[in-house]
Amino acid sequence: MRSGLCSIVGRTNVGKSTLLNALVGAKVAIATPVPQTTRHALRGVLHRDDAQVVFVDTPGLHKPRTLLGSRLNDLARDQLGGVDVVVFVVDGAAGVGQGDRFIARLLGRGPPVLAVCNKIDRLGRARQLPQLERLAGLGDWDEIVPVSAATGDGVDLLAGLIVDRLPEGAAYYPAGQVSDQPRELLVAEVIREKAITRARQEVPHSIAVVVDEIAPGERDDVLVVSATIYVERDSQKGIVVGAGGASLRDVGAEARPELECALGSRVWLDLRVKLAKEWQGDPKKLQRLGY
Ligand SMILES: Nc1nc2c(ncn2[C@@H]2O[C@H](COP(=O)(O)OP(=O)(O)OP(=O)(O)O)[C@@H](O)[C@H]2O)c(=O)[nH]1
Ligand SMILES: [Mg+2]
Repeated sequence: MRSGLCSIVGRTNVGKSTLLNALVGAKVAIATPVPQTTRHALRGVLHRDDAQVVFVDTPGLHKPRTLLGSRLNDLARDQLGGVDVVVFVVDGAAGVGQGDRFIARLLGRGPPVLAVCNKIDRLGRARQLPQLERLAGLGDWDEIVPVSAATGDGVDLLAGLIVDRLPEGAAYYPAGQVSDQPRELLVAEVIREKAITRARQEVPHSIAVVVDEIAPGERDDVLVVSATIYVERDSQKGIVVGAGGASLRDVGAEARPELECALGSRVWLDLRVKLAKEWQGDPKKLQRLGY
């Protein structure tokens, strides 16, 4: 049996988390159209008869404008070494560009790199080739693999190429475990996904979610999940709550079915919105919010 670690890196919004979920075959990481969605180096595990691959999702590398941003970049950079394989993802639909070139320069001295051109479902064959050529020009890649994390096209092929590069070894995680996330973080991430998908402009970046408690309800078959959605500015509170609490109710309604599935129980969701002024630049607040 082969086993090992594979980190997934690239610019923000290129589809790293969607690809992680496709490779693992389960929703481990949240993914949204909003850049800088991922804020943790979380693990997702692919179990095969012949191999176990431990994937590490990473925040998208970007030009940081806040303390949070530079911490996320550091977190992503830390995952470039100490793994068996690196998957470097670019967005073929948006086009391979300067940001990708910058990241490509950080790669190449460490573990073998598989360069992945994602979102090929949005490219015809004719438009795919130039992007693959540009990607080839960025570095000395072990392989270049066109995929669509959204449709699953090319994902099995990619998994095979990753497994080929892993050493012989025992499994890291027991059968059936697809993630290393504690229950509280998983719940907070699902709520954050729903909250940031609904928000606009700068608001998504200002949102952080902390689960205060997961406790048995009065009835045996219900779990009470209490969570706080933090925003950075007073004006954002109203936006997240919505008129008469409508937006917050919608976030709850969207999150609940997913949480019930993940927790294997009916869920009573108790959401509140609080202000953590300018938390993205405040070391103490970042720590309190789990970053
Ligand atoms: N059409 C298409 N869209 C995709 C594909 N993969 C991801 N997306 C979309 O691209 C957006 C970003 O996806 P994510 O997986 O969150 O991207 P990410 O690289 O993890 O982003 P950060 O965590 O912010 O760095 C989402 O709207 C996805 O649905 C794909 O193969 N095809
Ligand atoms: Mg992500």
